Amino acid sequence: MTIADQQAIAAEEHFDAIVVGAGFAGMYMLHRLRAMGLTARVYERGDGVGGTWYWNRYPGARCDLESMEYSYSFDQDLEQEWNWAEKYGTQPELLKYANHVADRFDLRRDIVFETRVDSAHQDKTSGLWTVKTDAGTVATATHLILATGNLSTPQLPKIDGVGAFQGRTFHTGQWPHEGVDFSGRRVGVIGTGSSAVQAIPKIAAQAAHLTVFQRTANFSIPARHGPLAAEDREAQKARYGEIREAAYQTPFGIAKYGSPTKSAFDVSDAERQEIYEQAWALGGQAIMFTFTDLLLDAKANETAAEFVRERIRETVNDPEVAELLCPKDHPIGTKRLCLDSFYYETYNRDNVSLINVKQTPITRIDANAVVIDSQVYEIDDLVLATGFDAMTGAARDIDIRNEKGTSLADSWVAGPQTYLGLMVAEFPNMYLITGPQSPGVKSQMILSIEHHVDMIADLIEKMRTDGSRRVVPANPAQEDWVVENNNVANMTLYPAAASWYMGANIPGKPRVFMPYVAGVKQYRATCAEIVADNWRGFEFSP
Ligand code: N01
Repeated sequence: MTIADQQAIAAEEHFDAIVVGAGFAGMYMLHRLRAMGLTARVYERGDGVGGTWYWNRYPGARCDLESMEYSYSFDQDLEQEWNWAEKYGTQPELLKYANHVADRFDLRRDIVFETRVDSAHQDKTSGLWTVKTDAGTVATATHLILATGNLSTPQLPKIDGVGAFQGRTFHTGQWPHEGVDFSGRRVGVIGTGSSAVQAIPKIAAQAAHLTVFQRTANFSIPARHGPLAAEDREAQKARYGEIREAAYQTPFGIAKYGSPTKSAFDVSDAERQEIYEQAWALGGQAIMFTFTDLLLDAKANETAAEFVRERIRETVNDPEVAELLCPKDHPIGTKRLCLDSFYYETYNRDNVSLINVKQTPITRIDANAVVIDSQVYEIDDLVLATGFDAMTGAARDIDIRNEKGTSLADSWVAGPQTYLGLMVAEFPNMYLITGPQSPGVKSQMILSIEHHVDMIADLIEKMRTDGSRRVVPANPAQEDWVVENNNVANMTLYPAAASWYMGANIPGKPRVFMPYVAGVKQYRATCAEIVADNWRGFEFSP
C-alpha cells in the first residue's frame, strides 16, 4: 500500500482484526484471517515485510536453524516450490522468502507500511479496540493481535556520551539497508552475543582495525554452513510432512535433532568426549542434544561447557585472549547458544583486539573514542551489538489499555503474566503470538508462530460459531500457568544465567524467566487438551 493510499484511509475504519507487525507471525495471521472471510488490517513500522529479517541486516546475519525447518509449513505448494540455496538461510535469502510469501498470497494489500501503532484502547461499552498510529490514522477492531516479535526493540547501552559520538553509529538490529563499508576504518563493536558473533568476522575482514568490547563471553559453536545440495533438499521435500510432524514431537521443535536418551554420566569419559567431538564436527546446536541432563544438572553441563572451552583454547593463539573468550559465568545453553563462522579464529588476526569491560566498564564514549578509565580507544565507527528489550519490549512500547483503562505495561510491571503466552487476563480479545510463557524463543520460531496463529484462528472461529463476541483468560487459569512456567524453569539451569530470557540485559527490568521450557511437545499436548476441554481457562461472553 502506498503512502498516498494510506492517507486516503478514512478515519475510524473498522476491521474484524488488527494485527501489529508484518513479520513471519503477522503475515501468516493475515493469511489465516482472510481465509476465514474476516476483514483484517496489518500495521508495520518498516517499509517491507519480514520483521527480524527486515531489520537485522548486519554483515553475516543468518538464521541459526536450518532453513528447511525454519520456514512455513502451512502450504505444501509453497514448501515444494521454494528452494533454499544454503543450509542456514542468509538474511537476504530469508527476506526474499518473506517477500515471496507476501506476493504469493497477495498479502500487501492489507498491510499498511511505515506506520507505527502508538496506542490501542479498548472501549468499555462495545469492547472494540481503537488503534491509533503515528500516521494519524484511527481504526477499530474486534480483535487485537500483537505480532510484534520477541527481539524487535533494539537496546542502546546506557553509556555516557553514546549519543555524542561523531563517527558513524550502527545498531545491529537497525542496520542501514544499503549496507556499510568498513574498509580502512577503525571500528569498535560493543557486545558479544549472537549478532556480534556473526558480524565480527565479517567486519574484521574489511576494517583497518576492529576493537571488540566484551562484557560477557558467550559460548559459540561453529555453524558449519554450506550450500544445500539439491539432492538433500529434494529428499527432505519428499518427506516434508513427516519432518514437520516429527518437529512437533521434540522439545525445541526441531526435527533434525532427536531427543537424547542418556545422561552425560551414563557413559565413560572417553565415550563422552567422542560424542562431543562428533557433535562439534557436525556443528550447529548438536552439542546441546547429546545428553538428557545438560540443561538440568550443573555437573553434566560443565562437561559440555569445558569441552567447548577447550576448543576455544585450541583455536585462539594468544592464551590470555583465549581465556577471556572462555565463558565461565553461566552454564552452556542457558543463554542463547551462538553459532558462528570463524568467530574465535578472528581473534588471531593482527587487526583485531579484544577488550574486557567486565570488571572495568566503559567509562564514556567521546566524539571519536571509547574511553575506559584512562585508556582511550580511538574509532571511526561504533557498532552496537547490544541486543533487545526482549519478549515484552515491543508490546510495552505501545500504549495498550483495557476496558478498565489499565495499561498492559502496568499490569506487567512485575514481569509478564499470560495464559499460555497467548492471551492476558483482563485484556479481552487481545492475543499474543509467541508471547512470554510460551515456548516461542526456545523453539523453532516459525513452527511456534504457526501453532499460535492456528490457535488464535480456532479461538476466533469458536467465538463465531458460539455467537460470543468476547474472550478472556480467567485469572486463576493465568495464575496457574505462570506458576507452572516458573516451576518448570526452576527445575532447569536456565535461571542461573543473566540472560535476556530473564530480562537481565535491561537495567530495571524485573528478573523473571519468560519462556516456557517444558518443550514444544509438552506445550502442544497441553494446548490440545485445553481446547478439547472446551477451551478450559478461557471465558467467553456474548
Ligand atoms: O543481543 P544479546 P544479540 N557494555 O543480548 C552486550 C537472536 N539472534 O543481538 O551479556 C558492554 O545476546 C551484552 O553483554 P552482557 C538470538 O536469540 C539470532 O547478539 O549483557 N556490553 C551482550 O554481549 C540472540 O540471543 C541470530 O554482559 C554490553 C551483547 O551486548 C538474540 O537475538 C542472530 C552493554 C548483547 O547480546 C539477541 O542477540 C542474532 C554495555 N553497556 C541474534 N550492553 C541467529 O539466528 C549490552 N552489552 C543466528
